[in-house]
Amino acid sequence: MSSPIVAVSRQIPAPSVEPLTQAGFDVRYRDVDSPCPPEELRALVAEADGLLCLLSERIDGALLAAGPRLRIVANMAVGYDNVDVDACTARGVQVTNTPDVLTDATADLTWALILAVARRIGEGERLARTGRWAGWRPGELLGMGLDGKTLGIFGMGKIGAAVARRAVGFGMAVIYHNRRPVPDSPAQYVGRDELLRRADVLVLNAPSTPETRHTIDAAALAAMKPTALLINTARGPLVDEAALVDALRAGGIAGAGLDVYEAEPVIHPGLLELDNAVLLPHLGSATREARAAMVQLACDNLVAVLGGAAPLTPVNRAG
Ligand code: 8YV
Repeated sequence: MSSPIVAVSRQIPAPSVEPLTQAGFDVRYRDVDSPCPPEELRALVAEADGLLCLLSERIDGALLAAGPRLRIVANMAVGYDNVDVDACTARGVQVTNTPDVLTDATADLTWALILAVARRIGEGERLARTGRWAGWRPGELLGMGLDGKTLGIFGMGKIGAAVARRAVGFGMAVIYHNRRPVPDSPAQYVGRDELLRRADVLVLNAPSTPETRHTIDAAALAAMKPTALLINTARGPLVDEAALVDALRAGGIAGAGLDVYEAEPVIHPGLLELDNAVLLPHLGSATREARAAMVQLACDNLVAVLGGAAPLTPVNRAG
């Protein structure tokens, strides 16, 4: 019997495709460090039994039709808004993601952004580098202290809970809003409106779905305190970027820290001009440890499913 064929849509860090070759698969590795164009991806999956892909690839009905033998789509990400899960389920294709292994890395980066915005790290760094710093001044770049303030979390999944745990060390009270209250959470559950009204720092940790699209729009921003900070390490479409630019310009809120954007890699030009926005290029899970574990977990899912076993981290029930 011939070995299962596994397509890998783009270059992935160590252990790279090693676990797949070790498993004896025929690996079709697109060893290129850029998103795979749709036509190329369709050709890549033509004979494939499994696909390892990333958020940069759109997995839809057309792609599945081009890969009639596909049994598994292993997305190397916890979020899977790039995958049409219903289309996969309809064709009996298993979808898997990579939860847990990136929780701490993403929670750490969320805190890096909270601190960067609250303490104006971006502005300070730019001042120090440009040679315009005239020496210490008692009123220079004053930021917001976190102790005693309220952290609001929108989306209390695993990453939200890890962000909340870290808040204890900073002396912050934690409130959250979720589709439903989380049993045994030490944080206080509140309605969405109360979350917007009370948070000094509002962190978004929910997935991108039709329900969460533009959950932070002009009305939500208007409900927030003018001193509040908004942090998004989840997915760009949760925020109406144009409305955020207006609010940051007009002092509707005090600052924002963003790791994700509505139309990556495009960033709203208004954001680029604003000193009260700290902008990162989607680095949430970017530690060597987390990325290696994500690769390994995606590969483990392929090995399990193509070997006839249950997936480790399924997103759907493929039938
Ligand atoms: C990944 C992410 O870097 O896991 C996710 O959902 O957003 C990031 O951790 C990215 O999605 C890789 O595909």
